[in-house]
Amino acid sequence: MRLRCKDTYLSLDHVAVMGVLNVTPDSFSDGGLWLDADEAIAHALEMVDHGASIIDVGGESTRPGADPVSEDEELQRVIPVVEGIRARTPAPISIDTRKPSVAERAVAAGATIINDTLGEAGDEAMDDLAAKTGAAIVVMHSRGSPATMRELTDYDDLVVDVREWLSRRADRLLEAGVTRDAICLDPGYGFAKDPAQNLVLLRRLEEIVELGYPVLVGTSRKSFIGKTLDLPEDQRIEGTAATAAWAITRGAHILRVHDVEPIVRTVRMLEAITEA
Ligand code: HH2
Repeated sequence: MRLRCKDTYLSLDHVAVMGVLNVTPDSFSDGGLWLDADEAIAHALEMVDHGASIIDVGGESTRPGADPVSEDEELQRVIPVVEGIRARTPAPISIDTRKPSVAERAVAAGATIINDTLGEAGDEAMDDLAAKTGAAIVVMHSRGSPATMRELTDYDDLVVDVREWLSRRADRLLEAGVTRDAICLDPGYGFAKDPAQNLVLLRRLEEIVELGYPVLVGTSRKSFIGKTLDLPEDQRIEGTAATAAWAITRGAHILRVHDVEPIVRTVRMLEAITEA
Protein backbone atom coordinates (compact mmCIF):
# COMPACT_ATOMS: atom_id res chain seq x y z
CA MET A 1 0.00 0.00 0.00
CA ARG A 2 1.13 3.59 -0.55
CA LEU A 3 -0.11 7.09 0.16
CA ARG A 4 -0.05 9.68 -2.57
CA CYS A 5 1.37 12.96 -1.22
CA LYS A 6 1.08 15.43 -4.12
CA ASP A 7 3.61 14.20 -6.68
CA THR A 8 5.39 11.67 -4.47
CA TYR A 9 4.30 8.40 -2.88
CA LEU A 10 4.92 7.33 0.69
CA SER A 11 5.35 3.56 0.84
CA LEU A 12 3.27 1.92 3.55
CA ASP A 13 4.62 -1.59 2.95
CA HIS A 14 6.35 -1.05 6.26
CA VAL A 15 4.61 0.75 9.11
CA ALA A 16 5.45 4.48 8.93
CA VAL A 17 6.12 6.52 12.03
CA MET A 18 4.84 10.11 12.03
CA GLY A 19 6.76 12.33 14.46
CA VAL A 20 4.66 14.94 16.32
CA LEU A 21 5.93 18.53 16.26
CA ASN A 22 3.66 20.82 18.26
CA VAL A 23 4.61 24.48 17.79
CA THR A 24 2.28 25.48 20.63
CA PRO A 25 2.58 26.75 24.20
CA ASP A 26 -0.19 24.46 25.50
CA SER A 27 -0.15 21.00 23.89
CA PHE A 28 -0.92 18.36 26.49
CA SER A 29 2.49 16.67 26.62
CA ASP A 30 5.05 18.83 24.80
CA GLY A 31 3.50 22.32 25.01
CA GLY A 32 6.08 25.13 24.92
CA LEU A 33 9.03 22.88 24.00
CA TRP A 34 9.22 23.77 20.31
CA LEU A 35 7.91 27.34 20.09
CA ASP A 36 11.22 28.60 18.72
CA ALA A 37 11.25 27.86 14.95
CA ASP A 38 14.95 26.87 14.84
CA GLU A 39 14.54 24.47 17.74
CA ALA A 40 11.39 23.05 16.20
CA ILE A 41 13.19 22.45 12.88
CA ALA A 42 16.14 20.82 14.68
CA HIS A 43 13.73 18.54 16.55
CA ALA A 44 12.05 17.57 13.26
CA LEU A 45 15.42 16.64 11.74
CA GLU A 46 16.28 14.63 14.84
CA MET A 47 12.99 12.72 14.52
CA VAL A 48 13.82 11.98 10.85
CA ASP A 49 17.27 10.72 11.97
CA HIS A 50 15.50 8.46 14.44
CA GLY A 51 13.39 6.93 11.69
CA ALA A 52 10.30 9.13 11.35
CA SER A 53 8.91 9.01 7.79
CA ILE A 54 6.56 11.98 8.25
CA ILE A 55 6.69 15.13 10.40
CA ASP A 56 3.31 16.38 11.63
CA VAL A 57 3.43 20.11 12.33
CA GLY A 58 0.66 21.61 14.46
CA GLY A 59 0.13 25.15 15.71
CA GLU A 60 -3.08 24.74 17.72
CA SER A 61 -3.61 22.30 20.56
CA THR A 62 -6.64 20.02 20.19
CA ARG A 63 -6.56 18.73 23.76
CA PRO A 64 -9.92 18.87 25.55
CA GLY A 65 -10.41 22.37 26.92
CA ALA A 66 -7.66 23.99 24.78
CA ASP A 67 -8.12 27.65 23.83
CA PRO A 68 -8.68 28.31 20.11
CA VAL A 69 -5.88 30.15 18.28
CA SER A 70 -6.37 32.89 15.65
CA GLU A 71 -5.48 32.18 12.04
CA ASP A 72 -2.67 34.75 12.10
CA GLU A 73 -1.14 33.28 15.22
CA GLU A 74 -1.35 29.74 13.88
CA LEU A 75 0.24 30.77 10.56
CA GLN A 76 3.07 32.57 12.37
CA ARG A 77 3.78 29.43 14.35
CA VAL A 78 3.68 26.82 11.61
CA ILE A 79 4.71 28.37 8.28
CA PRO A 80 8.38 29.16 9.10
CA VAL A 81 8.70 25.66 10.55
CA VAL A 82 7.19 23.97 7.49
CA GLU A 83 9.48 26.01 5.21
CA GLY A 84 12.52 25.25 7.35
CA ILE A 85 11.88 21.50 7.41
CA ARG A 86 11.08 21.43 3.68
CA ALA A 87 14.43 23.12 2.90
CA ARG A 88 16.39 20.52 4.88
CA THR A 89 14.77 17.11 4.32
CA PRO A 90 12.59 15.43 1.68
CA ALA A 91 10.51 13.71 4.42
CA PRO A 92 6.79 14.40 3.91
CA ILE A 93 5.37 17.11 6.16
CA SER A 94 1.80 17.01 7.34
CA ILE A 95 -0.08 20.02 8.63
CA ASP A 96 -2.26 19.34 11.66
CA THR A 97 -4.99 21.95 11.68
CA ARG A 98 -8.71 22.67 12.01
CA LYS A 99 -8.48 25.60 9.55
CA PRO A 100 -8.58 25.12 5.76
CA SER A 101 -6.81 28.49 5.32
CA VAL A 102 -3.85 27.29 7.42
CA ALA A 103 -3.76 23.98 5.55
CA GLU A 104 -3.69 25.87 2.24
CA ARG A 105 -0.76 28.10 3.25
CA ALA A 106 1.13 25.14 4.70
CA VAL A 107 0.69 23.11 1.50
CA ALA A 108 1.97 26.11 -0.48
CA ALA A 109 4.97 26.19 1.90
CA GLY A 110 5.79 22.52 1.31
CA ALA A 111 3.46 20.31 3.33
CA THR A 112 2.11 17.38 1.28
CA ILE A 113 -0.31 15.87 3.81
CA ILE A 114 -3.34 17.61 5.34
CA ASN A 115 -4.10 16.27 8.82
CA ASP A 116 -7.73 17.31 9.17
CA THR A 117 -8.66 17.08 12.86
CA LEU A 118 -12.09 18.71 12.49
CA GLY A 119 -13.94 15.40 12.60
CA GLU A 120 -17.72 15.75 12.49
CA ALA A 121 -17.37 19.54 12.54
CA GLY A 122 -15.87 19.06 9.00
CA ASP A 123 -15.31 21.78 6.42
CA GLU A 124 -15.70 21.04 2.69
CA ALA A 125 -12.90 23.50 1.98
CA MET A 126 -10.46 20.88 3.34
CA ASP A 127 -11.75 18.33 0.81
CA ASP A 128 -11.52 20.82 -2.05
CA LEU A 129 -7.98 21.75 -1.04
CA ALA A 130 -6.90 18.10 -1.07
CA ALA A 131 -8.56 17.60 -4.48
CA LYS A 132 -7.03 20.75 -5.94
CA THR A 133 -3.47 20.24 -4.68
CA GLY A 134 -3.16 16.44 -4.75
CA ALA A 135 -2.03 16.50 -1.13
CA ALA A 136 -2.88 13.45 0.95
CA ILE A 137 -5.59 13.95 3.56
CA VAL A 138 -5.87 12.25 6.94
CA VAL A 139 -9.47 12.34 8.16
CA MET A 140 -9.80 11.84 11.88
CA HIS A 141 -12.99 11.04 13.74
CA SER A 142 -13.98 13.60 16.38
CA ARG A 143 -17.09 15.37 17.61
CA GLY A 144 -17.66 18.98 18.57
CA SER A 145 -14.66 21.16 19.40
CA PRO A 146 -11.87 20.82 21.97
CA ALA A 147 -14.16 22.80 24.31
CA THR A 148 -17.12 20.41 24.00
CA MET A 149 -15.82 16.97 23.00
CA ARG A 150 -15.55 15.61 26.54
CA GLU A 151 -19.36 15.66 26.78
CA LEU A 152 -19.96 14.03 23.39
CA THR A 153 -19.23 10.39 24.15
CA ASP A 154 -22.66 8.76 23.63
CA TYR A 155 -22.61 6.26 20.75
CA ASP A 156 -25.00 3.48 19.64
CA ASP A 157 -22.00 1.26 18.98
CA LEU A 158 -18.80 3.30 19.15
CA VAL A 159 -16.76 1.25 16.67
CA VAL A 160 -19.59 0.88 14.17
CA ASP A 161 -20.41 4.62 14.42
CA VAL A 162 -16.75 5.63 13.92
CA ARG A 163 -16.34 3.17 11.05
CA GLU A 164 -19.48 4.38 9.29
CA TRP A 165 -18.51 8.01 9.73
CA LEU A 166 -15.02 7.38 8.30
CA SER A 167 -16.49 5.44 5.39
CA ARG A 168 -18.94 8.26 4.56
CA ARG A 169 -16.16 10.83 4.94
CA ALA A 170 -13.97 8.88 2.48
CA ASP A 171 -16.90 8.73 0.01
CA ARG A 172 -17.32 12.51 0.27
CA LEU A 173 -13.61 12.97 -0.46
CA LEU A 174 -13.86 10.78 -3.55
CA GLU A 175 -16.89 12.81 -4.70
CA ALA A 176 -14.89 16.01 -4.21
CA GLY A 177 -12.25 14.62 -6.58
CA VAL A 178 -9.64 13.33 -4.13
CA THR A 179 -7.99 10.16 -5.43
CA ARG A 180 -8.41 6.97 -3.39
CA ASP A 181 -4.66 6.63 -2.83
CA ALA A 182 -4.51 10.06 -1.14
CA ILE A 183 -6.95 9.20 1.67
CA CYS A 184 -5.95 8.00 5.14
CA LEU A 185 -8.40 7.22 7.98
CA ASP A 186 -7.90 7.81 11.70
CA PRO A 187 -10.31 6.65 14.47
CA GLY A 188 -9.31 9.70 16.56
CA TYR A 189 -8.12 8.27 19.88
CA GLY A 190 -8.90 10.66 22.72
CA PHE A 191 -11.34 12.73 20.66
CA ALA A 192 -14.90 12.53 22.07
CA LYS A 193 -14.14 9.11 23.58
CA ASP A 194 -13.76 8.18 27.24
CA PRO A 195 -10.85 6.00 28.44
CA ALA A 196 -12.78 2.72 28.20
CA GLN A 197 -14.03 3.63 24.70
CA ASN A 198 -10.46 4.31 23.54
CA LEU A 199 -9.45 0.81 24.64
CA VAL A 200 -12.39 -0.77 22.82
CA LEU A 201 -11.63 1.25 19.68
CA LEU A 202 -8.09 -0.15 19.75
CA ARG A 203 -9.19 -3.71 20.48
CA ARG A 204 -11.53 -3.57 17.48
CA LEU A 205 -9.16 -1.59 15.21
CA GLU A 206 -9.42 -4.27 12.51
CA GLU A 207 -12.99 -3.15 11.81
CA ILE A 208 -11.58 0.21 10.69
CA VAL A 209 -8.66 -1.37 8.78
CA GLU A 210 -11.21 -3.50 6.87
CA LEU A 211 -12.42 -0.36 5.06
CA GLY A 212 -9.33 -0.78 2.87
CA TYR A 213 -7.70 2.62 3.30
CA PRO A 214 -4.42 3.32 5.10
CA VAL A 215 -5.11 3.76 8.82
CA LEU A 216 -3.30 6.17 11.14
CA VAL A 217 -3.28 5.54 14.88
CA GLY A 218 -2.54 8.42 17.25
CA THR A 219 -2.43 7.10 20.80
CA SER A 220 0.89 8.64 21.87
CA ARG A 221 0.99 9.60 25.57
CA LYS A 222 -2.79 10.05 25.61
CA SER A 223 -4.78 10.21 28.81
CA PHE A 224 -6.41 6.77 28.43
CA ILE A 225 -2.87 5.35 28.74
CA GLY A 226 -2.31 7.58 31.75
CA LYS A 227 -5.59 6.41 33.30
CA THR A 228 -4.85 2.74 32.62
CA LEU A 229 -1.35 2.86 34.12
CA ASP A 230 -1.90 5.76 36.55
CA LEU A 231 1.08 7.65 35.08
CA PRO A 232 1.73 11.26 33.95
CA GLU A 233 2.43 12.29 30.32
CA ASP A 234 6.21 11.91 30.60
CA GLN A 235 5.94 8.27 31.70
CA ARG A 236 3.70 6.85 29.01
CA ILE A 237 6.28 5.52 26.53
CA GLU A 238 5.78 1.86 27.42
CA GLY A 239 2.01 2.25 27.35
CA THR A 240 2.31 3.96 23.96
CA ALA A 241 4.60 1.16 22.71
CA ALA A 242 2.02 -1.43 23.79
CA THR A 243 -0.70 0.37 21.81
CA ALA A 244 1.69 0.67 18.83
CA ALA A 245 2.51 -3.04 18.89
CA TRP A 246 -1.17 -3.93 19.11
CA ALA A 247 -2.09 -1.55 16.30
CA ILE A 248 0.58 -2.99 14.01
CA THR A 249 -0.66 -6.54 14.50
CA ARG A 250 -4.18 -5.28 13.68
CA GLY A 251 -2.99 -3.77 10.39
CA ALA A 252 -2.38 -0.06 11.13
CA HIS A 253 -0.14 1.70 8.61
CA ILE A 254 0.96 4.95 10.30
CA LEU A 255 1.69 5.62 13.98
CA ARG A 256 1.62 9.25 15.13
CA VAL A 257 4.01 9.52 18.10
CA HIS A 258 6.06 11.94 20.18
CA ASP A 259 8.78 9.43 21.17
CA VAL A 260 10.03 8.46 17.73
CA GLU A 261 13.15 6.45 18.61
CA PRO A 262 11.56 3.91 21.00
CA ILE A 263 8.50 3.49 18.80
CA VAL A 264 10.61 2.96 15.65
CA ARG A 265 12.42 0.21 17.61
CA THR A 266 9.07 -1.27 18.62
CA VAL A 267 7.91 -1.26 14.98
CA ARG A 268 11.12 -2.87 13.69
CA MET A 269 10.97 -5.62 16.30
CA LEU A 270 7.31 -6.34 15.60
CA GLU A 271 7.92 -6.43 11.85
CA ALA A 272 10.88 -8.79 12.29
CA ILE A 273 8.58 -11.21 14.11
CA THR A 274 5.73 -10.96 11.62
CA GLU A 275 8.10 -11.38 8.66
CA ALA A 276 10.06 -14.30 10.16
N1 HH2 B 1 -4.00 13.68 18.17
C1 HH2 B 1 -3.63 14.92 18.52
C2 HH2 B 1 -3.43 15.90 17.55
N2 HH2 B 1 -3.56 15.62 16.24
N3 HH2 B 1 -4.05 14.06 14.53
C3 HH2 B 1 -4.42 12.84 14.16
N4 HH2 B 1 -4.57 12.55 12.86
N5 HH2 B 1 -4.66 11.85 15.07
C4 HH2 B 1 -4.53 12.06 16.41
O1 HH2 B 1 -4.78 11.11 17.20
C5 HH2 B 1 -4.13 13.37 16.84
C6 HH2 B 1 -3.91 14.36 15.86
C7 HH2 B 1 -3.45 15.25 19.96
O2 HH2 B 1 -2.13 15.04 20.39
P1 HH2 B 1 -1.01 16.19 20.51
O3 HH2 B 1 -0.72 16.80 19.18
O4 HH2 B 1 0.19 15.64 21.18
O5 HH2 B 1 -1.63 17.23 21.50
P2 HH2 B 1 -2.28 18.66 21.31
O6 HH2 B 1 -3.51 18.48 20.49
O7 HH2 B 1 -2.56 19.08 22.72
O8 HH2 B 1 -1.30 19.55 20.62
